[in-house]
Amino acid sequence: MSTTPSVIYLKDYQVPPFLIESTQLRFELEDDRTLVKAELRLTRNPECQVKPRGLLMHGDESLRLCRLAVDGQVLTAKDYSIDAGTLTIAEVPDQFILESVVEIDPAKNTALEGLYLSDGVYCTQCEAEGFRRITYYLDRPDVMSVFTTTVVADKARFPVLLSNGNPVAEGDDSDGRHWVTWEDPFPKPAYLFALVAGDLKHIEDTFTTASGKQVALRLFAEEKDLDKLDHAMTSLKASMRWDEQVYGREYDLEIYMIVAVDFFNMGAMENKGLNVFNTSCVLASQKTTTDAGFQRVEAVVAHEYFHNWSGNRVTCRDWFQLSLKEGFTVFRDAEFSADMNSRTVKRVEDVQLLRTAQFSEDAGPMAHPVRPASFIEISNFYTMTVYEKGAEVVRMIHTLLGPDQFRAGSDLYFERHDGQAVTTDDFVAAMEAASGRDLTQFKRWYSQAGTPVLDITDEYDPSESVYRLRVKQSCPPTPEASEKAPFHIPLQVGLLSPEGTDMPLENGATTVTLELTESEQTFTFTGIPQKPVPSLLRGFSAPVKLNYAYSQAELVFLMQHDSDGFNRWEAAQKLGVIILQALIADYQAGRELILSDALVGAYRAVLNDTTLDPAMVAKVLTLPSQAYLGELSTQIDVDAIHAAREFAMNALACALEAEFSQAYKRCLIDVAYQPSAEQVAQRMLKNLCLSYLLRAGKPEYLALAQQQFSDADNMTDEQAALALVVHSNYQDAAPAMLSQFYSRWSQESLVVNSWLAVQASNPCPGALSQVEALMQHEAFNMKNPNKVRSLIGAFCGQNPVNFHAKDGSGYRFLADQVVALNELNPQIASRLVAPLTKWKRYDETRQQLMRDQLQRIMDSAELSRDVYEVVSKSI
Ligand code: 0A1
Ligand code: ZN
Repeated sequence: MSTTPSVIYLKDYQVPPFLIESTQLRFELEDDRTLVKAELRLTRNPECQVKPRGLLMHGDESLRLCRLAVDGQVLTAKDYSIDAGTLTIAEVPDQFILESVVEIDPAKNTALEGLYLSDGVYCTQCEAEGFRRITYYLDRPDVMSVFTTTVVADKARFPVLLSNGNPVAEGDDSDGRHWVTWEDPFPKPAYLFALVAGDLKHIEDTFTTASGKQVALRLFAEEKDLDKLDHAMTSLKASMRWDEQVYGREYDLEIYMIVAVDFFNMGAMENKGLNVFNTSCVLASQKTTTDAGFQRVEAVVAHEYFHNWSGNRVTCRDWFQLSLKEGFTVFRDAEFSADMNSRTVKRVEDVQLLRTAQFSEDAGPMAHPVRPASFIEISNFYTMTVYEKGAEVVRMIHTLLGPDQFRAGSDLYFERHDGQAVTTDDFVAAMEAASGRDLTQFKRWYSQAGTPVLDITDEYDPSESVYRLRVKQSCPPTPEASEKAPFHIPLQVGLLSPEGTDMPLENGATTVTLELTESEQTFTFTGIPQKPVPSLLRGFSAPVKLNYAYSQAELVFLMQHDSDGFNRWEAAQKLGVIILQALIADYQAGRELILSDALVGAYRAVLNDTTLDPAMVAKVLTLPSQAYLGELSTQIDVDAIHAAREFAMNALACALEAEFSQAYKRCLIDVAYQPSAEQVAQRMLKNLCLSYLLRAGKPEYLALAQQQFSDADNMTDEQAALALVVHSNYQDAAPAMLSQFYSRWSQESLVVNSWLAVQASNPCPGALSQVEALMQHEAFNMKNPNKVRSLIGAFCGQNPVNFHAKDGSGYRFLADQVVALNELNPQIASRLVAPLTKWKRYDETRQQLMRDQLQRIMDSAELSRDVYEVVSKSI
């Protein structure tokens, strides 16, 4: 980057002057270069008011143009100009064929955007703007074209040649090369293009759609991983059925393919008919994958499949609308996972993620609305806000409309916009039209950033049997606006009687949805015979922070009685927060730490209640995370939070040792391994118990963990035992287990990633030197994003005590890595830098140390747009 990068604004959107009716591509894959031949049928866009004489195409500087012709006439240098990122042809007719030949070099592509090599397999990543690294094109999502793609490569080394759509022709050349032609009949933007070529094997199945069409399902991976594709196949078929049943959406091509690659910037990509997946999101086996890994595969397979409608058939007009496809699709995949597993557990996990990662994003320098108004580099906007908060916004529409009207709105949206590139306004308009509701104010969720805060008080009038809730809403300033207009917030509420039962409210319902629209509102409940305990924000019905002055006794009461499973967990969290915040203050003041009996008693009751779902017991007995406690603090005191949590967990372990030990035994499983909800729940509680037992100070529990480690027949139990011992006080026992684990799994790249992450997230002293040593290990590779995330990402994101070391060593380390990665892979570099950008939340010494490192990154040569945007906005 030699000049300051420009900012792109939503308000500047203009329809494209030209459209591309058809796109014919031919790829000749060779070792030192790849030739890309393109034949585009272009026509003026009748909807465009202006009629420019020339044509401007996108094309990365790395393209080497070999030939350019309009309607067969070869152009010479005077007919066109090439600028940073664009090619302009001075004059073109209204309708014409543009031919181009460019040369690219996939082997040198370490950014993993466009066409690149992943361990000898050619693959592509075109979202958001990777296609312009493949050829000159109108690389914007509102230009949709039908694609025909021919791939030519050496047959022995690249027996599998794939692209979007259906295979229509293939043949062998005389020189040992072969070719396959693919045709995708559905118009799509270039970001959904994909190509794969390699020595891959596959598993195959078929799916019969609701209307009786047979679809071939093919999942590709390296031969050694072929035994790890079954779970993805099962998940795919379940997703296809679910989308038919819940949304009435059928699959539309004859074949659906997924390819697993090891080098990938994100989780997976929904290219039409040819998804490309990070191995971490598609491979799964009992021996190598944890239960969480299995669930992740199920969720990501579903997410990419659901994009076939919410994203591909109906796509985004421009990248500001990214949440149109991502928010909706995350909501869809979350509901799918909830239906396949435990709904409450899924909701708890999603809310935990939202309240830590998204809330902190919303409170930081990169805060942006679900529909951002501007960006420098769109890759920086694949965020928690666009994805997770975007999904919450769709969930709120679902809550406000109810399931039937929501489904009608979704049907209308797909009917109105099939084959189009549209906006979040179009989505909301369909919901409004189908339901007759006015969502004008609701749309502020798309345009205003920041996490709203609800301050709630109540009063009960026994003489009138009236109960009132007084709700104030506010929203802190964020970079795009200091003043916020009130949001339209669905607040789901129930009222509990002193006996712990739900009081009947409107029409006998036990949960009502209060609609907040003003900055202050009072809601009156009549016919309330006794003073109730309110259960507020049931199911986390809106992505807000809620303050209500519950007493500890009321929280214990809600933990036991709330009919809303989410709020039972939430009550336990709130109790944990109150108690931990007091311990944090005690630690800061140098007072002795003493654990409250209330927490011990509440935990004991939950542990002893064998009627509860073990997964929910595990969730309830997990203290609020370090990240969540940090998020709730005005100034984050990493050491105090860590010390308070450690103290509380150790004290709980001693107080409840017998109960944890019994529950551990109760959760032992003696039937064959299944990643089923029941077994997942049992392992979750068992390993939670083990984590407490290791804190009880008795060597027999170390032996128990070591035995679990050696005897485990599945990765969940094996890895839990490893991580718990490595992160425990039994530091002498850790090295042997780590080296045993590595020698057992050194050939399984994904397992090695968790071996790296366990060490990188170790809160014990010395983690940074361990991480630095591991960067030299054979298992580490700076060019592989999964390795970078597992080692550097885990240290900076999941090891707060070491990352925030007072000497600034963690910050310096991160800045060094960001500078190095900025050249290799800007997307990964800019994601990694996030922990430094939150400097305002820490004490003055740390603030200065963090800013110094941000400045050092800023001053380093040739910053990518990705890193420049994040760092410049946060300094
Ligand atoms: N659309 C994908 C995510 C994705 C986005 C960008 C990528 O490369 C920069 C890759 C994947 C999804 O939501 O799954
Ligand atoms: Zn997505």
